Amino acid sequence: MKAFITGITGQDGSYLAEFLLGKGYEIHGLIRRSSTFNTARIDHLYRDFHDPAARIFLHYGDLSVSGQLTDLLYDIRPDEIYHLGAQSHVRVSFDMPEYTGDVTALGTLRLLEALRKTGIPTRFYQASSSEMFGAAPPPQNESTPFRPRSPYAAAKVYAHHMVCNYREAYGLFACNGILFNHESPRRGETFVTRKITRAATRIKLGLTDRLYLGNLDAKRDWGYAGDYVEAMWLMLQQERADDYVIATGHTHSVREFAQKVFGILGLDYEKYVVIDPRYFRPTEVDVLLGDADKARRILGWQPKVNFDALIAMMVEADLDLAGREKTLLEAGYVVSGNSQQG
Ligand code: NAP
Ligand code: G4F
Repeated sequence: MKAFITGITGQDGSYLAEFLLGKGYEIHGLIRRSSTFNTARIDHLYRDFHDPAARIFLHYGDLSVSGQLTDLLYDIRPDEIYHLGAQSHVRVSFDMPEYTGDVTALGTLRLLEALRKTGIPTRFYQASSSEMFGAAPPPQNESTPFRPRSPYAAAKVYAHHMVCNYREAYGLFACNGILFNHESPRRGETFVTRKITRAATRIKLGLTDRLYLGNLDAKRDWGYAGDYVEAMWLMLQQERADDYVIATGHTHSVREFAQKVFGILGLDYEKYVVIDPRYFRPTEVDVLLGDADKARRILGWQPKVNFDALIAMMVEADLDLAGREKTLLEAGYVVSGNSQQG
């Protein structure tokens, strides 16, 4: 089996690539040209393409360029497409609404059009988001109306509906996975969970003394990314294409997350966390709490890693990272990547 993954260099792309390699897939990934390396999350999986054992192949491209997506599909002829590429940061989408619409909304349309034009019998997964529920009261499931509260959410709603339209209009096997927040040690450092685990562990080792955050009262249904990529694959193995909510069914506040992280490290979060209004959003999603009953019944999917285990995993990984950072700093090296942007 051959899979094409957009967003392979992101958190989910790396876990999905790992998962599919374990199932014997050949993997093709879309990567952006960047002046610094952007493959850190998949470097442990990658082998040079000259190596006969190579099973991951990377292709330069961008979701804002349609012709090339069509060419790539012609050349690769994948059995499955996992469309994970996006401008995925909600706060940033308020600063860059047009770009977010171009990549996150129209990027999906470009890929669907490429698929329709090539006529390849491929199964398509779209990374929809619980952010689309926005102001809709919890719990949220597949029947909950979307009430988007950010340019990112509006872009995802557009992409979601285009997937439904291409399924109905052209008979494509296309699924929307409406995933609630999922985290891991590979989470981008400007999303709140990782921002907290990175800062708290650095504080523990004396590398910094403050953590600037925004709204501590927002509540999210946080799961583990490694569990969620299995659900993506399961959706494409069904007889019929459909849309599914993927969530843990438990919700916690940002404050509670911070309290637990600092607590594990023997620290009191109140002594270190400073509220900076720059991190507030013009419109906030107050509570996300998913009902994944349909996925449990039809896909047989359920999460394995709970909230406390997720936190423990992230703290352990970031404590190790901070330790290595400290060693490098003490040896006189400059260590980058600790900005608290986002
Ligand atoms: P992520 O870590 O931010 O990864 C995003 C990926 O998209 C990266 O590989 C990025 O490439 C790529 N990308 C961004 N702009 C692109 C462009 N113009 N052309 C091609 N590729 C582009 O996101 P994630 O957490 O893995 O999430 C995966 C998908 O699921 C996203 O669509 C996200 O919106 C959605 N989602 C995530 C969650 C969650 O909680 N994680 C929940 C629901 C839905 P670079 O590495 O070069 O930046
Ligand atoms: O970690 P976040 O930035 O994630 P958010 O906005 O929920 O979006 C993530 O999950 C979505 C699924 O629902 C995905 F579609 C999306 O791609 C992304 O992966 O923020 C979580 C909460 C928000 O309420 C935010 O206001 O944390 C609050 N928060 C408080 N202080 C902060 C901060 N968020 C960030 N990023 N940085 C802060 O300093």
